[in-house]
Amino acid sequence: MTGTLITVAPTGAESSKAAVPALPVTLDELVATAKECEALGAAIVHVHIRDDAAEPTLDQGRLRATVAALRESTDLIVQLSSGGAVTDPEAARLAVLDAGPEMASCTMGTVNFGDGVFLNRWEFIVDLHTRMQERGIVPEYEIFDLGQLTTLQVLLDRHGLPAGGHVHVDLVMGVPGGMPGTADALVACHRVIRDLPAGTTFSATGIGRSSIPVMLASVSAGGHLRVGMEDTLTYAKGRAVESNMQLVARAVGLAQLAQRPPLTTAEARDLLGVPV
Ligand code: KMH
Ligand code: ZN
Repeated sequence: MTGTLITVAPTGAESSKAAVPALPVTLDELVATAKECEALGAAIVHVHIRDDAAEPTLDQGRLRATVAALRESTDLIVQLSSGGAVTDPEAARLAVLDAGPEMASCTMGTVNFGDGVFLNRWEFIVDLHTRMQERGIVPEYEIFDLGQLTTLQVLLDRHGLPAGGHVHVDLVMGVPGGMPGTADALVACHRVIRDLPAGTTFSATGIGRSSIPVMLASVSAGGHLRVGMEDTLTYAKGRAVESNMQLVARAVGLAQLAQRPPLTTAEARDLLGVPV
């Protein structure tokens, strides 16, 4: 079994800076967080950006500046979110790819998302997947519910393997409206993942309180880990998360305990088919 690929998702699109002052929202805060998380053992940074009012944005200039700054200051694999916020239109989400990331997220279906709906029509999914193929951007297929793995099977059968030839999925578990963040649900997904192309890898993240059960289940099942303040704002009962580094450090400790230490950024690129 390989080491553990650790992704940090430091910001997300859902939490406000006013409610969560430790959330990195400026470019300087994001770069500083990314550097520290890399030093601790993260290999991928999953990026959502904010505007001057700390609101989520898909502004093209900011996205390009963010990719450039992260590439300049770290060796992390820069994965832009094409999911954005639930209010973002499809055109703006597709245009995220124009900012030239090495990786981008690609969600495999529509899901209720708290009070909102995270819309991902089939035609939109095909468009994202084929544009990433054409541009050499490696996708991370985001899975919010079991059936979305079946959608991924159909996508790969009809439209071919992604750039780099390797399939990597991320199980986003415990979203209100999606699959639960439990070991049972992870095992059910793992069974379907085995029917995807040979060598397919997966990471998992549990939203909120499901963070730890999902980490334990994923690392035990040979999966990888995504952590960060996009997904988890409570470290333990009654104790707020202080920083993304705190969450990465806990994931690194768990990976080491499981004798699957964190992959370096070079090892992660090799695994995922992301060019150096
Ligand atoms: N913010 C969610 C609506 C992704 O980054 O691709 C979508 C999301 C998934 O976070
Ligand atoms: Zn995201």
